[in-house]
Amino acid sequence: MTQATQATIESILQEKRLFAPPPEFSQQAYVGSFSEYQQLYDKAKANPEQFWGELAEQELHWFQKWNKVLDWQPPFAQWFVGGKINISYNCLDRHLTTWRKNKAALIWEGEPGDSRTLTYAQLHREVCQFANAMKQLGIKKGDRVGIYMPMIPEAAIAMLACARIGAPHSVVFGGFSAEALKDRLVDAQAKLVITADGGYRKDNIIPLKEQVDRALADNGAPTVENVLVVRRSQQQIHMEPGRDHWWHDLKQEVSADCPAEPMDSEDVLFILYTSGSTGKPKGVVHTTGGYNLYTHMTTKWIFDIKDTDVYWCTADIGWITGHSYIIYGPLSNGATSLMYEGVPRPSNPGCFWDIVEKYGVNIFYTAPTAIRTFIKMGEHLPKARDLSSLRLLGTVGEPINPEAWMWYYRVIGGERCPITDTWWQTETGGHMIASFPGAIPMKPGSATLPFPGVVADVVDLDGNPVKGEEGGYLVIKHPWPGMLRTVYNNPDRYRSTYWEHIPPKNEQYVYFSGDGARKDKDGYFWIMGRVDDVINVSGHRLGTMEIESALVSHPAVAEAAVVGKPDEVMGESIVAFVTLESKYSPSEGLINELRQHVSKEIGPIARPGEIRFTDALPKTRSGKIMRRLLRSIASGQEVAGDTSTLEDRSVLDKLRGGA
Ligand code: 6R9
Repeated sequence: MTQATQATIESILQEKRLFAPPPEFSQQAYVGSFSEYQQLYDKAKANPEQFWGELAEQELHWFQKWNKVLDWQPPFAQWFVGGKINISYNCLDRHLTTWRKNKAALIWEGEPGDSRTLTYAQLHREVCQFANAMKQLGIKKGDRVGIYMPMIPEAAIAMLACARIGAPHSVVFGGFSAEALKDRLVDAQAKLVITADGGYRKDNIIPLKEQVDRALADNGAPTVENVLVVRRSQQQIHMEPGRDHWWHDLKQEVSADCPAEPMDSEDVLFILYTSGSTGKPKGVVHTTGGYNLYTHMTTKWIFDIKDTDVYWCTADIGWITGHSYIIYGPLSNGATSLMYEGVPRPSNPGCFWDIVEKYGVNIFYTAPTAIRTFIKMGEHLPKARDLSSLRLLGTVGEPINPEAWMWYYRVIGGERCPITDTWWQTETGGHMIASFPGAIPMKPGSATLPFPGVVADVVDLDGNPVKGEEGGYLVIKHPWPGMLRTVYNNPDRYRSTYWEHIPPKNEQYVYFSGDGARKDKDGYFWIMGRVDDVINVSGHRLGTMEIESALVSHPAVAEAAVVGKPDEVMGESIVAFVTLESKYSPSEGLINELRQHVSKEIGPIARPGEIRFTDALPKTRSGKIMRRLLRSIASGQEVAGDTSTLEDRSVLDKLRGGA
């Protein structure tokens, strides 16, 4: 394990504070005591199929009931086999026959200060029209659709419209470059791309349509036949005749009647690309029935969401958190979900608190990196606003350091709101380890206990549980409804990455999360961060391989090694060690050029914070770059541990000398 990981273990071990759920919260909560949580957990453990089957029946609408809850042919699972369901129906239509018809489904706030509210009836209408527009462009059940959008209601509308007609969506974060977009469209063999002219981000306009044009230039993504463009930023864009269509034009022609397609439980709902330790990003595949149930139940119990709540998750829909906890989970519950286009920025550092006050937000879900940024900006910003509407806080994306937790609890939550620290992943679909806010006592920095039906453990590389409170690998030992089903077009990669990393014994497969963790004497989980070559920058997963490949694609670069360095605000920052082709020599200009190059290849989030030139990289005799050493050097620490496998020791001395 890395130096950084060891440091985390130590600092966390000293954490002894315990916070009971506030009694006022517990009294009104769905799950209001530890024993109720324990009962649910025990029930799910004793008979997972019965547990999930009962909930599926009570909580969701099915066109046709399943005949088997779980079919587990390790490592391939099918949930609710034979069932027919549509998640857009569960998120929209079923609320229309209740009083919720005219309740706000989405409250949207734009970065420049414009806003819109869509009731369930209005959202349903828009989704039906959007679905019909896609049909008009030839999209049928099973066709993949790329979505490259700013955070505007049409992003949610497009996703729900895809789900409605059974066209799997693949959302690509609007901050990704044209190159990254192209790779994902090609891998998913997308037939249609949905985008906008531009989107607002930090007071600039991101030219989304221009990026799409670049991705599609020279037949870059040959399966793409049409582009559907939503008007947002009003700037001039090129519209390719025959290929590009304005949404507001098509909207005039289509009907608002579009029945939801009864989907098989196991039909693909979406593909979402995420970074792995090696190679290209993986297309994580989620299917319909199990994902619907899992995001529904976790939203209901972990956010304790009620009809009177205004719920706000600050994620972008380009990430899994946006999929599960801005769109599907909240809307399936008939909740009011707030969506914000902007982020805190120098021109508006207090914007989050303005929004909490303006809409009376009750449940607020954000990331540790945001919390650390708020700490730096100072307490005066949240203190200047009325945050008394808040009743529950959540965090996700990376381990939260106990001091950031305490600040969040005190300054934002006024010491009255429980905090639910939710550990989960793109692959898990929904929360896996997280506190039930009315039931589980909180320890700052711990994601606490697993969700009912989740059998989590900490093991060594042979799959044996570690002793006592030692650190090890976080694994899941039983399938759960929200789990990924495969890696798109790559079942072998699914098998080897997730289920064979820890070798299965007697057909007992365990899911390898890629995270290190520790379990304390109360059974609480303490997540220690990634154990693979994944860097977590502000809660965004980036593979070191991807950034290295981007660097090496520049003509000046011979070889590159990328590592993470602990960063107070971002969690980790990116440090790249680069050797140059002989014709080139190090310069400030080249550093800027390389940073720009990575930004173009992957996106601004992958831009290295630091680039260091070196004559050679430290390697093992078998030629593997010793990232462990580079990590120590990057963070200015002494190189500890075994260096005997190093091929050329002088490389290390030169690097230390600040080559
Ligand atoms: C939901 C999401 C997953 C990785 C995961 C872990 C880290 C997420 C965390 C957390 C500690 C938490 N992570 N939540 N670490 N405590 N509450 O972030 O998905 O983008 O796939 O990232 O994020 O390292 O493995 P994804």
